Amino acid sequence: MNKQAKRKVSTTCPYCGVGCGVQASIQGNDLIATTGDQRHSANLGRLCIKGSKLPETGGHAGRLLYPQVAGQRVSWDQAVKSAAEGLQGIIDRHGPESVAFYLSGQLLTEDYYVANKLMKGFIGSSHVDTNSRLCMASTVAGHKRAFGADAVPGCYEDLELADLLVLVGSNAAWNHPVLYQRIQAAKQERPELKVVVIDPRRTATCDLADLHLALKPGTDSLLFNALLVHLAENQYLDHEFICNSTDHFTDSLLTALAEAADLKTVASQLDVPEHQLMTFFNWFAETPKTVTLFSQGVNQSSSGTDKVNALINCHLATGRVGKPGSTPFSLTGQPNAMGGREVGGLANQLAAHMGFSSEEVTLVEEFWQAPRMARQEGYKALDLFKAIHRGDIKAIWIQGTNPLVSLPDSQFVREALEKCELVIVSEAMAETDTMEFADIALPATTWSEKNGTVTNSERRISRQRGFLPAPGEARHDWQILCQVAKALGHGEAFNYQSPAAIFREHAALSGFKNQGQRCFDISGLQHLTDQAYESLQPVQWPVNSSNPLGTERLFTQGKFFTASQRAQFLSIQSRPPEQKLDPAYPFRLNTGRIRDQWHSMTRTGRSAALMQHRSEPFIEVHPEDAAQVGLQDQGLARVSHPQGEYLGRVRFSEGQRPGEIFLPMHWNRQFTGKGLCNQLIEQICDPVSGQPESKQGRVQLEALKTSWQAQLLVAQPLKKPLPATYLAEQPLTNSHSYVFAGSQAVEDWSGWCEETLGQRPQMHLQTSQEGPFRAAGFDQGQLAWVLAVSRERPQLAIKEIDQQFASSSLSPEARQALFTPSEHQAEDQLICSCFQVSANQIKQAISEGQDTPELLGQSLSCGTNCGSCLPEIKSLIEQEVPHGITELV
Ligand SMILES: Nc1nc2c(c(=O)[nH]1)N[C@H]1C(S)=C(S)[C@@H](COP(=O)(O)OP(=O)(O)OC[C@H]3O[C@@H](n4cnc5c(=O)[nH]c(N)nc54)[C@H](O)[C@@H]3O)O[C@H]1N2
Ligand SMILES: Nc1nc2c(c(=O)[nH]1)N[C@H]1C(S)=C(S)[C@@H](COP(=O)(O)OP(=O)(O)OC[C@H]3O[C@@H](n4cnc5c(=O)[nH]c(N)nc54)[C@H](O)[C@@H]3O)O[C@H]1N2
Ligand code: SF4
Ligand SMILES: [Mo]
Repeated sequence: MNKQAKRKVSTTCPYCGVGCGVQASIQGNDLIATTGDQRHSANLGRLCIKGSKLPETGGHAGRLLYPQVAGQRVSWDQAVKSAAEGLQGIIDRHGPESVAFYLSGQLLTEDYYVANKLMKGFIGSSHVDTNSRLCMASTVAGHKRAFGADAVPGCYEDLELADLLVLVGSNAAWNHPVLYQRIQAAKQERPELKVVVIDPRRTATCDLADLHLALKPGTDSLLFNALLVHLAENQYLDHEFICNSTDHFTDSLLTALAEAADLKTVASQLDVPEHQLMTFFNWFAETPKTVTLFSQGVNQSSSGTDKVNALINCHLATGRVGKPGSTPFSLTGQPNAMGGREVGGLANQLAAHMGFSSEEVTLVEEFWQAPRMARQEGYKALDLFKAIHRGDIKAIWIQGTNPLVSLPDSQFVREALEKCELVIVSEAMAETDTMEFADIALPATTWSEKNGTVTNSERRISRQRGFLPAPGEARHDWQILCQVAKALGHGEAFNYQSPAAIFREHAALSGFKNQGQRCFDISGLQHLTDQAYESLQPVQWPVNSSNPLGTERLFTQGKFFTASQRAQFLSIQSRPPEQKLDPAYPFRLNTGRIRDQWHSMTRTGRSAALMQHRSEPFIEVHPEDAAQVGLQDQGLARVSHPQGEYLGRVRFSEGQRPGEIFLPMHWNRQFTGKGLCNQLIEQICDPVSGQPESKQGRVQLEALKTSWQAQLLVAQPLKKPLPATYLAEQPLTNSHSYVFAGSQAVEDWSGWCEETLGQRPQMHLQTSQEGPFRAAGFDQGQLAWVLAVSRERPQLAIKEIDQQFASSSLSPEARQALFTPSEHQAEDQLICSCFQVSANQIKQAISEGQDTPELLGQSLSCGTNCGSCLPEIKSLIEQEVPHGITELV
């Protein structure tokens, strides 16, 4: 028993950009619980499922523990020497422009600052880009064009103060759950608060919506142009604001008029009913307190920057920027995408929100005392990987991101990394798709071990505090960078003793010769002592002499950071997606996130609880399309494109527009055979921001013909991949599950067991040669594996069988039960991950009269902890009791 005293540490959640404060309870070296920090203003005590399951995703299993060079364990000294010599050799032969860093919005600000300074000031290359290019780049560009600075004007409180919330391309219920819960609570208190969701899919977020505009993908600019026209034609403009605080309104309106003058035509181009459009326009026009929240449905587009500006135009036209309850609001994705933008992690930024003008380069050069300043913009992510593929860039150092999974056209990325002379990867986990290509692998500490700051969506800087020791020989990212910098001969400029020292320098640079010209200014924090840094309370930038306690809202005086100090209207001509449908590839491919997984699953994929909500790579498809193509619900299908294919399990969804399918972005080679959706996305990006068009692919869809499907539960994960056409892996509490399928008939399954599992079955059951086959093996009386094979997906009672893996010996009844077919499973779905409540249990309770979320919560506890599943519970009620929920407009 652990007798060590318990302690609590306040820190920040490592997942989404809501940036919730977390109270971590620690006993000895174990994180035993996480709860929401009541005092943190982002979440006021709330946590979503990912935050509350943090203890399950920690642990040292699967971690990268030691440095490796060419696959061999080496000392840190050797690894640092290899990295530095490798980089220097390439720089000597081919110049600084031949090396690059690819960073991540999940690094802490201090890590990021050091990486950027090393590359742009001391190595002399500006090829530093980040996964934020795939995430926020269009917003960054849109903000800069409109406001002259990459700054979110408002704060979270505005969502509660608003009378109308418009969510554009955001599934906040799953992706920003705590903000969604704040909206939900506000609506409960003030039912007159209206919510509009603009998304081609009907998502969990629509559960709160008074109106859902299921527009045709990629038509958002046209929608906001039409709104601008409506506002102008119906006298809803704020003339004073337009006159005093903006430029180019007339041009922008004329451009909008040219394409969006006629509502009927616009409605048909958007493919939404005219009356719905009118309702939205009227609500927007008549509600001064409107907040428009936007996320990846806007950004990840070949015209993402224009979409951002088209919606900001409508806010400028009505003077609704930076006012309480009234502002455009970009929902940031990653925990520190904002911090990365602040230090200059993007290739077209220099540092502290400065660009590459000669004055700015000189200013930063002077501050850093930099010997080799990069003087012009570097390659943005897609161009960076193209340059690697061409051989122009010969060394890349990847830190805190998994580009093999997240960049479009995975096969191209694979080829690029195969060709690259030197690939250095700083990673927390030993096995990821990208790690396969690491010539030098550097073990990094991660959340719970590292110390620093992150900035959330509302510009709030919070501390992440380390409270557990580093596993193995893992080191902090900033330390690794400083060691390599030293080995490259830049010891003096990288002689930091702590993250606090780095933060002070970053804060000082933000204020250096600023004189109110740059919005990002945290000079008020440049003299923090180590102790003050340690206890730093969450604070919103700017923090300077004028705003020593931080700043809730920006642009409140109608002054912006453009040359004229006025906000800029942009003239936007809407453009359709660049990935064009054709008869060979007739389906529009939408990609995105699911509730319980985080990106490439390196953490959340290890939690049995989080893997149950969706346990296989899937394909969401409208039943009409399914009928046309010949797909069964829960059957297997292939999604294809000339670049590659994706195999997954079909899920019928009425919330999907016909002709469009949705794939999760998460699955990859660590969890499945061919379930990587970025195989299918083309390398097309927004010309201004360089952000890929990840949401509008084009694909073909067909049933996957297999002659058998199987499920194998084993005590330990298999060392070799299973030979199968389709494969999906899932960790369970006491065992490991593989669902797989094949097109080649297997004559002798017992022989297969011997070959694959090293053991013939000790129990087996087969009713006929073609009939279902079930088998089990034991190791000294303990269950070692269970296999079920049938024509369709086998229905194993996996929860019960998984429990048997924990017992030292099985009774004859328990052995028999291994083969009892389950009534639920494949068709059942885990809804509440906190209390492990499935859809069938909830449906049963609804049929017994428990037809409200409250009653279900009382009887099954579902939805009563983190609340992330409440939208799904409500939609089950609606499905079972059709009158349970008010009809949408
Ligand atoms: N559970 C979970 N939460 C996360 C993450 C995670 O991996 N898992 N990741 C975090 C990160 S980094 C990010 S960036 C955020 C992203 O958060 P979101 O932007 O909410 O995430 P997505 O699911 O990628 O996309 C949002 C929606 O855009 C819609 N969409 C697609 N095409 C269009 C279009 O043409 N127009 C409009 N209006 N909508 C469209 C999609 O149908 C989808 O529902 O989530 C963060 N939170
Ligand atoms: N098709 C499609 N593609 C997309 C998207 C989409 O919606 N559709 N969304 C895009 C968006 S918005 C994003 S943000 C990206 C995200 O994509 P990625 O950034 O590639 O995804 P992650 O899985 O978050 O990668 C983080 C990696 O860092 C490792 N890691 C964790 N902590 C640390 C640490 O402290 N230090 C170091 N060095 N490593 C650490 C993790 O193990 C993991 O391998 O995907 C993008 N790609
Ligand atoms: S909403 Fe959830 S994932 Fe996002 S920061 Fe809060 S607890 Fe973490
Ligand atoms: Mo993101």
